[in-house]
This record gives sequence, C-alpha cells and structure tokens, in this order.
Amino acid sequence: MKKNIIFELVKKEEARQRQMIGLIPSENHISPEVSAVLSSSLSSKYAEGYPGRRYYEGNQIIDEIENLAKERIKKLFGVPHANVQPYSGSPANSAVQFALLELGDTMMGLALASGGHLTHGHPKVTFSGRYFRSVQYGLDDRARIDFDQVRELALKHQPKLMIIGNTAYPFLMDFKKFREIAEEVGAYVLADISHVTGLVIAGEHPNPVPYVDVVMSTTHKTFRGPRGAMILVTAAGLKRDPELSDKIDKAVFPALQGGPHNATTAGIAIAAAEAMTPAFKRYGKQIRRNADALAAALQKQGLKLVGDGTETHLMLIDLTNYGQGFGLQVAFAMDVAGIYANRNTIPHEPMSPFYPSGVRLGTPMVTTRGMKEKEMRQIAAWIARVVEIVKDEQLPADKKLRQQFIRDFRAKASKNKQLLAIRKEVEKMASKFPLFTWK
Ligand code: DSN
Repeated sequence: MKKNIIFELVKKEEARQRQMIGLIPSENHISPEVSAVLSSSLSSKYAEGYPGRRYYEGNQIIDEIENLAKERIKKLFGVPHANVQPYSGSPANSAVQFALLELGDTMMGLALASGGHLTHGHPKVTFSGRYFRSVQYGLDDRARIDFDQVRELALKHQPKLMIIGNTAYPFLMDFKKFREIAEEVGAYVLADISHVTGLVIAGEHPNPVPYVDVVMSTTHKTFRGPRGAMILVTAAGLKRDPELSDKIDKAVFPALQGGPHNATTAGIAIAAAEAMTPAFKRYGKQIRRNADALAAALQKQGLKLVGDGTETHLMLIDLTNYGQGFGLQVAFAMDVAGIYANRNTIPHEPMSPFYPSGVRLGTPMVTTRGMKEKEMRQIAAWIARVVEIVKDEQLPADKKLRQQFIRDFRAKASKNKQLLAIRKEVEKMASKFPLFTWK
C-alpha cells in the first residue's frame, strides 16, 4: 500500500518529541485519553450555538459533552460560569475585550517586552492595540511587576479593563494588589493565567478567582489539555455586572467565532477530570521543584537569569553578558543539541524580538515525562556547554549582514560535532522517559 506522507510525518514528529527534551514553557504532552478524543468523530459535527440552543440538529451528544466540560471547569475553579468554546488564547482574549469594551475604550496590560502577551494591548500589530486605547505597564528594577506604575497609569488613564497575565514573566502575579488598584478606577479585571493554570490548581500559584472578574486560560499549557481556551466568569464579576456571562458568551459566539471544535471540548472535559486528581497536584508541585532546580543549576553554571530566578514554571536566560541579540544562536544551537526552547526578548531588550537577547525555558513538558531534579541539573549542564560552544557567534553590528550571518551560522551549527555529541547524550537520557507518565 502507498505510504501516506502525512502519517509518516506525524510519526516523525512523535519521534522528534520523544528523542528531544522540550523546554518551551507553553507546551506540554497530553494524556492518551485527551489524545484519543481529539481524533474522534466529534470533529465531524457542527454545533454553532450553546447546549440546548444550537443552530444545527443532531447535537444531543455534543450538548452532553459541552455541559460536562463546563460543569467540570466550574467545579475545578469554583466559578459560576465557564465558556469552553474559544479556539485558543488570542481569540479568547479578543472575546473578553469585545465583550467589555467599546471601540476606542482604554485598557491596560503588561507590555510584551516585560513578559506580557501581544493580545494584552500590544500597540500597532494587534487587534487589542489598534481598536482600543492601550496603556502598557512594565517592570521595576527587580524585574517584578511595577505596581506603583500600574497605579499611576490607572489613575491617569482610567482604563475600563485591566489585564494581568504573562507569557514570559517568571514570577508570581499578585492578583489582590492588582484588584485593589482596579477598584480605585472602577475597571474590570481580566486575569490571563494561560501559563500558570496548572500551578494555580496545584496550589503553587495564587488563585485569581477571588480577585478578578474574568479569568482566561488556554488549555494546552500547564493545564495539559488540548489546544483551546476557556473563559471563566467569577462570582465577583457577576456581582459587579450581572450580564457578564451573557456578554462573554455572545462575544465568543456569534461575535467572533463560528462552530466550536467539539473534539477539543471533549479533550477539555477529560483534562479537567485529570486536573482534579491528587496526581495532578503532585505534577504541579514537581513542575515547581524542577523549575527551581533548573534555575539554580543554570546559575551555578554561570548563566544569568532575568530577575535572578523563578517562582513559576518558567525562566529567562539573559545572554547580554555574551552579546546583545545572542538568543537566536543559543536557541538554534540548543535545538541541534537536542533541547528545544525559544528565543525571547528580555526586559529592556536592547535588540528586537527577531534577534532577542534571551532564551525562555520551562519545566511543564519534562515534568510530564517524569524527569526530576537530577535530570534538571544535567539539562543545565548541557545548556551551559551549548552556550560555550557558540559563544563567539555574535551578530554582526551591520544590520545588512545579519540575515546572511544567521544562514551561515545555521548551516555550520547543524553540523557542529560538539553539539551533535551533546545530542547523542540527550537522546540517551530522553529515551528513558516516555512522553506521558502521570497515570
Ligand atoms: N505563544 C504562547 C507562549 O509561548 O507563551 C503565548 O500565547
């Protein structure tokens, strides 16, 4: 029989994930049960609308699945309302903004360069920054959220919506303090906990639910479910605005989306049940222990971390000691050596998101595979060796020469014997850890 090229590529991707070590803090490996429903017949059904109010016939079973997903999420977080239909985090943040703001209204969010997300109001390139008046806050000298600045900006600009959330901020978010400031100006508060949901559930990160009106989370990061998102309306949010749940639901559908991805909805229901188990709590605690061990070991190897460490699952290596804009070379060389992460800007980035000066790392995936502190120390040693191997490969000062330099660097690094020797060691260790171990 003729080989199906896509099946072959999927097998190759599975093998790549098994053979390598994944340190991208926003990725994770799903359980076999979540995986099974994602490739089920649920994908073949249109279900525009909400349970009991669909625009297509034949949704009796889809209704049961979506209701179960919603009930489990509501129970898990102790909230009165949940919408599990957003396709992913960016559409979900857009839906919250569409629900709560009118065109041109003011909102505040953590700047991308300080570890926030594009959809938290990044000017120019995003819906959030172009259709609303966006005010961005940042970090203090210790790389922590600058609450004095948050308050000053809030009082000055009187935002209608204030967002607290992160993609590359390694420290705990103080939802209570944020709420107190929002109260002074009467703003709605949205917590985007996409990165830390699993830690919140495990009791390893403050819970935003008592302090914010709306919580948004993707479902594929530390929550360890399918690629999707959920929007939760809290009791505090409903008290403040009794129409809030309705506004959110209408913003998701019909304002911004069409038919929900039912297979994803089923995956969210399964991931929610998994997240209710004691094993998931142990998982969240081990993510943190691994992050502390990795951070300490990297520092022992002489690498500098933004803000001197981590309080969550993620950390940022600040490579400016070696040279500005060195993140791309290190991330690429790590990939050759079998460890994949992403290059990232650091606070007060001297270069650009394309040529940033940092690398972002996180422990959710390696923890799902069952790795512990011992393996974190080994991974840190490998990363330090990689940095040492490529430390002279600095970006040319002349911008016109950079693209060619990167092409040449990539070609050379892909064949670098020292990097490939590390890869062999990585593969040996990775082969001992299946992708999903938390059964
Ligand atoms: N792309 C995600 C991350 O990597 O953090 C955020 O959307």
